Amino acid sequence: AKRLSGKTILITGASSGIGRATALEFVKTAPDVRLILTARRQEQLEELKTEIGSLSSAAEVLVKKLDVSDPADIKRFWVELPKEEWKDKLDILVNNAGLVKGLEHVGDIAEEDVNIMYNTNVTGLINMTQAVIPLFKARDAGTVINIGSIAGREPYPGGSIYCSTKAAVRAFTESLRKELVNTRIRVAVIDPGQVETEFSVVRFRGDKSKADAVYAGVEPLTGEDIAEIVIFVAGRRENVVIADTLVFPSHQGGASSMHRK
Ligand code: NDP
Ligand code: 8X3
Repeated sequence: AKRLSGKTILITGASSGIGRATALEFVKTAPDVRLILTARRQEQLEELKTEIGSLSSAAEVLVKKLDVSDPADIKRFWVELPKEEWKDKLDILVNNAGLVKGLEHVGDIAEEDVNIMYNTNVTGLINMTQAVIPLFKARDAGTVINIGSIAGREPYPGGSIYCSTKAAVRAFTESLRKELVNTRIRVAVIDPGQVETEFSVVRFRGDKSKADAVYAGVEPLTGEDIAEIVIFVAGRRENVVIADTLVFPSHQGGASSMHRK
């Protein structure tokens, strides 16, 4: 908690699931953290800000609407972000925003779905990281935590696009970490297995019954479970890099190895 006290943390995709839980977990761990919460849905971010306010009066929260799939919006975000108060103080970037659309097989995947997954999960994450690295280099400090997935290690049928975006996150993270070995900047990837969030609702385009079926007879991880790991990774001594983490619920052996009751 002491190590995270007063830190300035930017989270993408903070409006639900893992990102939302991560924001709350930072505040529970270090009540005086300074959070920049971003996502496309501003209303959910405002609600989260209110919830954080009821947990801690010492936390500072800046809510910013940001669509990471749009490079122009990322540029706008960085131009608008107050320099001395927020930008120059940034300590941690959590690249969490991401999504999956459908389970269609190659040949049947809508171009729009390919683009939204790549633009969000890959290009968005790269563009956010490119913006942050010069700031971190100038201070020779900072932590980048990327949320990958088991899908990036173990591709499955119907996941060609999503799985390949997460494989890209993995490779990008590893190159970056190796590029920065002459600095004090830390780079980490956390690969969750099954986590119950809005992820499957988004995958099935709002069909809640299809989403619920994914979690039937199993006990998935929660956003909080992953949030605790993000906080652990961020809160180590500055010389400690937890480069790579794979996390499953106990019933899951791999992307397509699931024990159902
Ligand atoms: P949720 O759908 O609950 O949350 C996804 C978050 O990403 C939302 O806050 C959403 O906000 C945001 N997001 C989506 N598109 C954009 C965009 N273009 N710009 C900015 N924010 C965006 O799912 P999870 O919490 O599960 O997902 C978080 C991360 O975890 C993702 O990267 C996902 O791939 C990964 N993951 C999830 C697993 C799971 O089983 N749930 C397993 C492994 C990895 P908004 O819609 O408001 O923009
Ligand atoms: C989410 C896990 O296996 O449903 O990243 O793609 S999986």
